[in-house]
Amino acid sequence: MKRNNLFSIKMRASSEREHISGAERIVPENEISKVVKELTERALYHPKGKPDSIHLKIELLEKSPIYLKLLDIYEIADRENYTIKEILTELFKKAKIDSNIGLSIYRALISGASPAGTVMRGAMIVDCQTGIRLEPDKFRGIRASYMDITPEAEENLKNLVGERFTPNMKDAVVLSTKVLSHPDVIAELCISDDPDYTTGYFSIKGLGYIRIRNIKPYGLSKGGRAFFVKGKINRKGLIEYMETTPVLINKVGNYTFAPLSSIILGA
Ligand code: PML
Repeated sequence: MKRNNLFSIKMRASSEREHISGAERIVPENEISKVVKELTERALYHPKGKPDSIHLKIELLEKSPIYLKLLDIYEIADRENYTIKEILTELFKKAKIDSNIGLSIYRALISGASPAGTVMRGAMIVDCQTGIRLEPDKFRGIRASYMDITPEAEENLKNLVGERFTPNMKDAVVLSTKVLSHPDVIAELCISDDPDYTTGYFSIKGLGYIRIRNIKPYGLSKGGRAFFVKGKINRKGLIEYMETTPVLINKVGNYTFAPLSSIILGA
């Protein structure tokens, strides 16, 4: 088996078995101790509270990563002129997703999309034409995993977005780049389940990652992700790609701060 010298490091923190935070990196061996410290501190000082358990998993990558360019990032300059329903309706239309289906998925995410009404650890897979959920386990969902950004590209991202940079945003746009690069996925909706992180996003294939401020009310510990797919998909292949194929971002795209109407016209 071909090996390379990159390691995946994953952190998962919980309290009384309830998920608090998670993050992951792909690094060379000489970076492992530094990154373990960073991820441990991220787990210990999370706004959702103190964990009673922190799991760290370090493993040599079995496969070489695929290198991708980060999605273009958009910021809606006139966000406050619209309700969240108006923004999402426009964006679903742009992605050619029936807005009734899209909005019902949004409502499911902010009320806890697992059958128990709790937050799913992974994402839903949603058929954009029927609204049918295709993930085999509706409690767990599917998890996009094994992705990171190179230090040089992260520096370029920080320069590109300036003061709007947050670690959550970096992780999210990296994840969404991996997700959208799969041929069956046409869009992704994400709402953080951190109660004080109210910026979410909707990514559209061919356009990019659109940040949405105040996508949910402040203080709400609900959220999650939905991957919208179209047509007949190879579900096994999709899940295998999301959960096992390593992806490294080594280039950044554009950053645009513009009114919603011009973002919609953008591609
Ligand atoms: C999460 O916390 O899991 C999702 C973070 C979404 C970040 C959105 C952004 O700031 O662009």
